[in-house]
Amino acid sequence: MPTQVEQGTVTLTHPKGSRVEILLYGATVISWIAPSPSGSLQERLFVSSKALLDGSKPVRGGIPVVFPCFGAPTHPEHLKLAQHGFARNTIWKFAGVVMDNEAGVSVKLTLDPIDHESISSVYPKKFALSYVVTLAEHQLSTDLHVENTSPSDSLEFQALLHNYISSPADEVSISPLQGLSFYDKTEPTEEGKAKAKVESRDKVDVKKFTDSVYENAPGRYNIVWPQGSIEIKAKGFKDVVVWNPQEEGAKIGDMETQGWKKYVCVEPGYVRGFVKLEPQQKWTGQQVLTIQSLTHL
Ligand code: TA6
Repeated sequence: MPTQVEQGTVTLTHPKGSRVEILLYGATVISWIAPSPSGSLQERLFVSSKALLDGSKPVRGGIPVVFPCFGAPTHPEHLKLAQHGFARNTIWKFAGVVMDNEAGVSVKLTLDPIDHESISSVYPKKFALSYVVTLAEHQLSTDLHVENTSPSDSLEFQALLHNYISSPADEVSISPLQGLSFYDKTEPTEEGKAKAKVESRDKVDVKKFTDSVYENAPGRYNIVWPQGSIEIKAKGFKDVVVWNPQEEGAKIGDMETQGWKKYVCVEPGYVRGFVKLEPQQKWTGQQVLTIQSLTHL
């Protein structure tokens, strides 16, 4: 299947019309076009029309890669890092096509801190990242591989794939999350921490400002709205975040007007606690996004 690499963007095209576009900047998937059950090709990810795609700041939309910290850094080794870490605002390398057959095509991008003084100056750890993006007719997979390349030091990190799923925010629901413990970042405690709660709803909506970090989540999420449905299957990511700012989104500089009405973020991650890799150990976080036919509902 055709793979194009030009001007900092990798484009994969499936013979049935599906297509994915990846910026080398942040290894950010900025477009995933896939057919609906009726066959019409649709954009499945939201990217704000005010998003900057020139590498001057992380993309507001698509699938930003969050590593080695989620949110404001808390780990002693992360304190010099920006919110959500540096993976999403560093230029990755295209490392080639790793699979290409009639079912789909996979490409690999890599990030080695030795190539980026901007990383090694604030995070002097030895590690190697690779990100494998696979396009099939109705599916998009993105796998983050982390290797601790140090001969002696351990590596502790958080990781998350920040999916902006194109959907009507006032009609979309996410399940199954009922019964899970979660932390509500919209209701900070007196100490400024997110409030601990248990999800009582069978179907979670984002009709109001929502910023929920679900712990020990099932790893399979149905995102459903009247005109469509996407399933996310995740491995290695023990938690999942659901976010939509609603009118708070007006305070986000690169959020288009009312852009918050056009997406829900459902973000598989390892964000409560830290993954700890001993020297030479590896870790993988994987997700598969699948377009569902409405007959599944
Ligand atoms: O994943 C949800 C979240 O952590 C929210 O708290 C909000 O900050 C969002 O990420 C976007 O963060 P960003 O740094 O991209 O503006």
